Amino acid sequence: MFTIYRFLIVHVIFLAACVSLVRTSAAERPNVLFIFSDDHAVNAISSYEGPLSKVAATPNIDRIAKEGAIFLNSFCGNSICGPSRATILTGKHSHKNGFMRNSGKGFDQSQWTVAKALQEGGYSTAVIGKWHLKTKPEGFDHWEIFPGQGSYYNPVFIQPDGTTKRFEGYATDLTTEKSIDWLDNRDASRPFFLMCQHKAPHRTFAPAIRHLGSFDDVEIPEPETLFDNYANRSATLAGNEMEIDRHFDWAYDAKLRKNERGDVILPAPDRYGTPEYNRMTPSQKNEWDSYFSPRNQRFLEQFRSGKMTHRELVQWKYRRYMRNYLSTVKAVDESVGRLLKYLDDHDLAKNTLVIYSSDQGFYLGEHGWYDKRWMFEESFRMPFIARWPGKIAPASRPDELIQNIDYAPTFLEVAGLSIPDEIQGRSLVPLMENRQSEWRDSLYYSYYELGEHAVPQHFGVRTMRHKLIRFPVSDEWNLFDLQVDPHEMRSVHEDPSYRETFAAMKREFERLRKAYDAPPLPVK
Ligand code: SGN
Ligand code: CA
Repeated sequence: MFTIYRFLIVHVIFLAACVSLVRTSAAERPNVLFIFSDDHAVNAISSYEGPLSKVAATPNIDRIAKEGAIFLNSFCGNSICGPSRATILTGKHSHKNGFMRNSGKGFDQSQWTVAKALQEGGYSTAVIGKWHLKTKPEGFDHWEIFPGQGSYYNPVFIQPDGTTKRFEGYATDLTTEKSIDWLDNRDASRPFFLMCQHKAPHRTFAPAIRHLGSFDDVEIPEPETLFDNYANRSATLAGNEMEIDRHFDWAYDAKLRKNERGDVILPAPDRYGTPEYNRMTPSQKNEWDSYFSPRNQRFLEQFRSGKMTHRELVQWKYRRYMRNYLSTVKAVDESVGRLLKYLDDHDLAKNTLVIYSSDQGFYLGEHGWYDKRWMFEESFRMPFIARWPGKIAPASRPDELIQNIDYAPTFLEVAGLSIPDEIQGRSLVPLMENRQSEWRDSLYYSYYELGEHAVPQHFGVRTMRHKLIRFPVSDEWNLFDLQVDPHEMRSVHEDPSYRETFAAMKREFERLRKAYDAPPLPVK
């Protein structure tokens, strides 16, 4: 009897010790705070040192770069919202995870995702804010997401039980507060994986009331390519529908409106025409109007005087666009500040990998555009800034070619979980720790949408120096030498001095397509 008791007691003690060991090591595994925004171009993040960095500071995002790493050559695989998010969750290009376009059916939740793997691997997981994958999140202990694109003002969040609830306030602030609430109430015995995903600075670029006018006294530099005429590249460029000149919407984008006769007029409070304005409370409307009305009056006086040239009108639209866009970024930057402070105040900073990123880049007037989609640098680039004390050396500037297929394997390695073979990306942890000697030297790109903003399907490959783009429908190739032509204004595919490079880039394109098992082009 006695021996059996002793045997049992010893075993119980042993098991308890094991459980507590697993618990402690789980608690010591790093947390992952993934702060993600929508359409935030690297050119609007001051640590990327772009042309706007002197006039539009992002001090909190810059703090992550100062205390961690700013990845200088970070790209997406498909420059559009849902597909970028699906790639992040799966570590696979769009054709492999099935979410190739924003339109179409939702994300196939039956497949493997990094959220499911982390949850099964002992992490507390949550996603809050913009989701845009249509089907309900899986692999998250908690989620609270916007329907579709979500709204800036007094947004609706879908609750985990499927009901919807409207909250008064500004989307970026609410997403932050809900993230902090979740952190406060999470199961602290487990490490966490939190995706805090903002709507901003997506179109229709509606700033928080407190940020209206933030850039009024600032001289915003114009991009060199604001008046691009689309010569010397694919004929499809000229067919675009995303120009500040011709497609900037008077109501959505410019915050004025057009009447039935097509005249630009002041918006009337009851007939404003923009979805954001219509959602505002009376006091929000008042403050919005007291900012925009006098400025709109002044613009209309000038516009109607006939003294404004067409060029000046485009320049005015560009300034209005940038003032609103950069003002929405201000709230995102404040959100980053609040979240970093939360980590500081709760002794979590040391053991948390913090990442700031956005689903793709965006045109801030380059090539005359707003929006994204094209494989040109401004929308192909994705910000990627990471802090992980003790692992990432402060102020590091890795320049390897990284892509959103790499995020899922990175999270897995951080969590000490194994990376399934089917994943197409590679963990960035070795780059973060500066112990990687060999890395990829080209990236694959695909864009499958069938027409929004009149951007055609196109596919391509980018190396450190060159970029090849294939337009299968119009049967065109473009080749850019980024070293001599960083703004991508002249395709050199027909230039005899690039014959070798053109052939080599085509071979690389085919090699990558084979390696990633990409479908024949074009894709229905
Ligand atoms: C909306 C916008 C487009 C934008 C897409 C995709 N129009 O349709 O300008 O390209 O979203 O954006 S709007 O009139 O509704 O603002 S994405 O980030 O979701 O891919
Ligand atoms: Ca987006």
